[in-house]
Amino acid sequence: MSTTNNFSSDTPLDQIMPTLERDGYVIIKDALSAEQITRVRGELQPHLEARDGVNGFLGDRTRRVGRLLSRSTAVQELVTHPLVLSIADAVLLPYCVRYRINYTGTMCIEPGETAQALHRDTGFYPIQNPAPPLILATIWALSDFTAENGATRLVPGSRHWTDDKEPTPADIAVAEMPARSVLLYIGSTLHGGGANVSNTARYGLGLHYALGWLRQEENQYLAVPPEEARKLPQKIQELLGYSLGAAALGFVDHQDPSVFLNDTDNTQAGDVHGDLLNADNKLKRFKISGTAAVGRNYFHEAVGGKKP
Ligand SMILES: O=C(O)CCC(=O)C(=O)O
Ligand SMILES: [Fe+2]
Repeated sequence: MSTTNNFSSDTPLDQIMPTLERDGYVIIKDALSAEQITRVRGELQPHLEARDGVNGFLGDRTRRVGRLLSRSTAVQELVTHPLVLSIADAVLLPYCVRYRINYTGTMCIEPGETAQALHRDTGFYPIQNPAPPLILATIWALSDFTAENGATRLVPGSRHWTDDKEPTPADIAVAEMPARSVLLYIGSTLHGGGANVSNTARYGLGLHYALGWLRQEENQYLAVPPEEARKLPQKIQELLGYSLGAAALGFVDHQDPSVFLNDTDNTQAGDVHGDLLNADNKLKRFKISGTAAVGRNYFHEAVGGKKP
């Protein structure tokens, strides 16, 4: 089946979220301009040319280049797209005070590529499904995505499935979309790249966001080292991980890493919590299927001890 989960880029968030919640994915049309596509493609072209396919799962005929925030200033615009960030906020912020960029990479599927195995992008985290969202993934269409050229295949609703449920061919939807669209999916939705039986490449660009307390799939500190990160807007520094991921998570020398990175002032030295402690305490508890959720309490006052 071809998918109908399409929205225009001026659709209010509250009209998009029920479909994303239910099916695990949506497509936003006209999310970027033709001019942005030209810039992204131009900036990445030398890297893409230097790269062939990688391996079976990643694709022998799929050109994959990572470190996109270091390699393209235009990709920086995509990663901070206001509608995408508002969706990421709605999906991820109930469970973390900050989310991170988890993965950046091209998925340029050349003619002759075979279909990728359906998988969950959250698969490397040993967390039982169904689970709350860990990742919000985006795939930007830098070319048209068609059933013939390898449009992403997804299994609607599979984010609600247990790990042992197997999809059948009839369960699969094909995310056909015109260039300039973006596909967003919750990371536990079963999906995979399609086979390219056409004679042109299908050019996708993946940018994934994950809960701020998870280890990032692509190591953003090596991908965009401090000398480069320092020159980027604060929001992108934060998304890369140059900020606390939760109270006391990710400090350097007992300081907020953004203070360390930007060598601003030292007034927060010794404060590993920033202002996140209260926000942290208000998060939804991350309940894993089959276990009882218990209330969160940072400091067990009954046994005494020093509090900040
Ligand atoms: O290229 C695509 O459409 C999907 C690729 C993918 O899911 C992956 O590499 O994890
Ligand atoms: Fe994937």
